[in-house]
Amino acid sequence: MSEFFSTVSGPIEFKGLDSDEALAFRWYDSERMVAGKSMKDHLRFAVAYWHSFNWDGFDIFGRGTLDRPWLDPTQSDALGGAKFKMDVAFEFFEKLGVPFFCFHDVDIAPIGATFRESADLLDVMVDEAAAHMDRTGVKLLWGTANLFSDPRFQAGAATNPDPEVFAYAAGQVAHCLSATHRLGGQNYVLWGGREGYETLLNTDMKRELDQLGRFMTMVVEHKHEIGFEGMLLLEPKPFEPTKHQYDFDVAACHAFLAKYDLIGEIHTNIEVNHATLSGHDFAHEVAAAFAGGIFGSIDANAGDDRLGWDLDRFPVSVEQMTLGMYEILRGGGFTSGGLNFDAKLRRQSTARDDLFHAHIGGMDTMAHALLVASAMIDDGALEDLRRDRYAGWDADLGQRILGGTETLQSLHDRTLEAPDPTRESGRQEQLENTVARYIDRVR
Ligand code: XUL
Ligand code: CO
Repeated sequence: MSEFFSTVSGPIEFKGLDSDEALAFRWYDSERMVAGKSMKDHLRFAVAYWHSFNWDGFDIFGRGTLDRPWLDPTQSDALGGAKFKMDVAFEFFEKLGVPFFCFHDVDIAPIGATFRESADLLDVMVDEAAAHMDRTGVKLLWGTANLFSDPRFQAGAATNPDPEVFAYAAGQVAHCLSATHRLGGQNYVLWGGREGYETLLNTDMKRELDQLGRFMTMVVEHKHEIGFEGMLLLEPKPFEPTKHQYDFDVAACHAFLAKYDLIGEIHTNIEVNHATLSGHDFAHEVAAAFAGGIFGSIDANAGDDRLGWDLDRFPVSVEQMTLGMYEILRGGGFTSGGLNFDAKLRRQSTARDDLFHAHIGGMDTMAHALLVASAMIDDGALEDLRRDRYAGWDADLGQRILGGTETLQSLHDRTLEAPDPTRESGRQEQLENTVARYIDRVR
């Protein structure tokens, strides 16, 4: 098989901080043990098929810029193109040395003229993927169905005013969930691509939410029916493409899951850029998911404080990722989830090896963040102060309040007699300096 990335021999090796080699890891040392687990098992990196292989750099102002010959719209052999794309994708996964990848159904298979044709084409490409996975040992972190690109989904999939579209989407998810299962996928993601609305003037929100609740319940039932043991993951996003998306953030997803009795069945796939778009910090979304018992997996990328529209850069901020990794480790780390680079090149990054540089930078950023977060946890650098802040809740009064032996009236009577509470410093700046010190020092 001829190599597409012929200038990169792979696998990319760990060379450490003193190395000037551009195509080498400085922080990601896959077998290095961190808090009892290898870095590889902590981070569970995945490459996203769509941004890396199914996007040619087009934006709303211009055509594609990237060298992705298998996407040539004039090619007559669509299945041949999909196989070529998959050869290149697995060449990349192997050379980069990532354990996982993620896909949408339409990323790996051509779209047929009918649903039946599309389903058959997906089956062909799932067989191809299974052979590549056997050969390389690369595994599937998650699969998902694209329920947003085709014009039939202009008004949503499950939340569409037309039940025919709901039915089509259900068929597509059933097929894609089975494909994911066949490939040993460790999770299945449901991002509500256009599950939202543009204007209330034509929208019945209550109905749409009930439809979405019914859809998710059907997905859960199907998962159990076919014996899929991976997690189902909702992916929150506040807007883009619709103005109001129903899965706005983790809190909105939690409320939705609680309302439709789906807690325990569905968890979340948190994307860093989506957190930014929703006005939250990445770490906040992770902490909210653990607090609600719905943490699952991460789409690792970065947004921008001014630009929206899926900027999806590769992560570069060690501080931002450290704070997120810290919450992930505090919560117990990943189970079946992992870190999927839902991130894309800038459209001027037109050299073939740019895809390697992008992923190497992202993986090093996350590995550095893991080391910092883990060191802070080992040393109790932040937890000691946090524990002291809440000490009153573990003592007599706090326990009586939480245990239900105090009432509003009893606290009223107590307050009549008690001295005013004292105040303690929150020590935010000191804690921020602690984080900065660990970022500088960790090796
Ligand atoms: C869109 C997005 C998707 C999901 C999978 O913003 O993040 O790529 O991750 O459908
Ligand atoms: Co995503």
